Amino acid sequence: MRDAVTSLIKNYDVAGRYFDRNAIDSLKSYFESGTARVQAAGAINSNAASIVRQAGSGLFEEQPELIRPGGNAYTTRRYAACLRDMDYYLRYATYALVAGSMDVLDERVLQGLRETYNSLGVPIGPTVRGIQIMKDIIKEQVAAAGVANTAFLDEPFDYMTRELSEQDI
Ligand SMILES: CCC1=C(C)/C(=C/C2=NC(=C\c3[nH]c(/C=C4\NC(=O)[C@H](C)[C@H]4CC)c(C)c3CCC(=O)O)/C(CCC(=O)O)=C2C)NC1=O
Repeated sequence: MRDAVTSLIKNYDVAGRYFDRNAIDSLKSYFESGTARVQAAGAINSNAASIVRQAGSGLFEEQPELIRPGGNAYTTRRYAACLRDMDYYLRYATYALVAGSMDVLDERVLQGLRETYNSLGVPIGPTVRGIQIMKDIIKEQVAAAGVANTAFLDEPFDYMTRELSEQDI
């Protein structure tokens, strides 16, 4: 698993090069946004259960067929599995935010996920929507916690969305 710094080192070491201007700029921007990243993770952590619950309610309000007979999140077991998945997405998103790298998502979350979902009939579209609803909730809460620029919050959620939605050729 890598973070923004170790990824950069790996790339430059492979080429046997010192950090150039681009590398220094990207290190600077990572360290400059460091406090905000940690603050955001803190704001999310202290509210995680409620964020997941709210995102779940939002999703099921929009798409009530999911929790009706025949829906993939119907029965308490599957409903709970769905919220548990949302909790995974949220927790790993906070790791990716702090690391400044999406590597942890590839390695721990996305690997083989689409295949698992397909084999269990878990619908990807609504899952993606759930992740986006969660992102919106978080952006509001992190802004309310006093983080001025919350643009960096999009990245892990959009990354998971994109990777999950990718079509097989
Ligand atoms: C940390 C990385 C990680 C992830 C991401 C993960 C996901 C994951 N979600 C699963 C199931 C599931 N996932 C869902 C999720 C949903 N159904 C819906 O209709 C909604 C759209 C959606 C919630 C937003 C459901 C309902 C199941 C149970 C499916 C079943 O057993 O029939 C399963 C199958 C095994 C199990 O039930 O535990 C896995 C592996 N597991 C992991 O270890």
